[in-house]
Amino acid sequence: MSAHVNQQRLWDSLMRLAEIGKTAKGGVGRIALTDLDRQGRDLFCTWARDAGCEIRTDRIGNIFARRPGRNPDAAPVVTGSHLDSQPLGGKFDGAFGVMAGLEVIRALNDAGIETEAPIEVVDWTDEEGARFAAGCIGSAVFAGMRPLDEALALIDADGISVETALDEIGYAGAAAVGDIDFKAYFEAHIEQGPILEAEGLPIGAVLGAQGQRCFMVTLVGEDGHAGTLPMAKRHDAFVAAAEMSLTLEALASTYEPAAVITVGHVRVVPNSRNTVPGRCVFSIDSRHPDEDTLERMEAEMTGTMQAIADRRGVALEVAPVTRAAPVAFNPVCIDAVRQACQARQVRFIDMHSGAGHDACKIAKVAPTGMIFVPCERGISHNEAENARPEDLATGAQVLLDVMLATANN
Ligand code: HGY
Ligand code: MN
Ligand code: MN
Repeated sequence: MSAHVNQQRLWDSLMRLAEIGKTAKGGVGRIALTDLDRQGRDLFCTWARDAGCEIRTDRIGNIFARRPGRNPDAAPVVTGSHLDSQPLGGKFDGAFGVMAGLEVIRALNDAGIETEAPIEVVDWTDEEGARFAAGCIGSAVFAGMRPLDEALALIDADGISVETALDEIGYAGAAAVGDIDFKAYFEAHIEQGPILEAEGLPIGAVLGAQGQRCFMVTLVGEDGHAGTLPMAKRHDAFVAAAEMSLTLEALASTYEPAAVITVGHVRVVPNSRNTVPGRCVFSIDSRHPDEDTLERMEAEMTGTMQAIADRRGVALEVAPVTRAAPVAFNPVCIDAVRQACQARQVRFIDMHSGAGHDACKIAKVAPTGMIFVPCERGISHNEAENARPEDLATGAQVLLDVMLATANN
């Protein structure tokens, strides 16, 4: 018993979805819980209903599209990813995992296959964290890694809470969060790195993902007149942040080749040409495959920033946003991916993920695996992000095969 994904239908769905929030340079900007995110959610729900799915939404806005199985009481086999994107992101990060799940359902329908266990496709709320900083909000609450009330109270730069934003787009669902066991969870995603393309391989069987520790740093110095305040008397919060950022870059290099540290978000106040900025807020995203090394990096970062703040006479506050340990996916799920590739004579390699994913949270509460497909030059979180239709279809086919096998065994 088998079913075959439709490469053109998958590609057309991705391109239609990419119209929502498309950017001038061919990317996508569909920030979480904005009206564009609502439009993407609405489209997914329409397509899922058209494919015979029942839709439920939970209180943190996760959307579950269920294809019934013979046994309604059986734990579902689940796939999914996220429809929200970076501000200037690509067409495939997240969107591929949700559309591949939808294609699995469409292909099973075409083949008239009924599974024993139900199949579900999920759109997880705010995976990117581009608006509410934390990232993986929906999957983390589902996995019990972030309290629901804490997540609902997270605010964006304008002080709008997740709760308010969910209400405004009409996706504050009624379903309790996390009250369902998954038989297994598989997420298909572009690699967001160069390995598969460089090796000429269509599939990565993902063994796990590196850990990450993210912070928001607030520096408070003193506003001053750009024309009259002598350099030696300044407590310039932005210059202090700039020195810290360069220091963090140097620190990462001492933990090469694996460590990465990024300052991606900076807000200067009052952000006026002729006022010495007395306040600066910036983000730190640090990652490494080893938890002890992450611990050492955090201690070193904090100590270094404190020394700079003291020397420059600015107050320093380092607020943890996320501390996610390295994740190992489930060996049975990893092997299911390998076997699906072998059965179709699709070449693959075992690999780790540098990026974080909703699967990294779901791995805490369900047997979890991931399927990677190549993306052009490994580029992601960039409007130029691209992938080949045939690679996307191969990934969706492997996803279908592992889900079908798992739902029927
Ligand atoms: O940040 C990440 O790793 C993910 O792509 N949001
Ligand atoms: Mn992603
Ligand atoms: Mn991403």
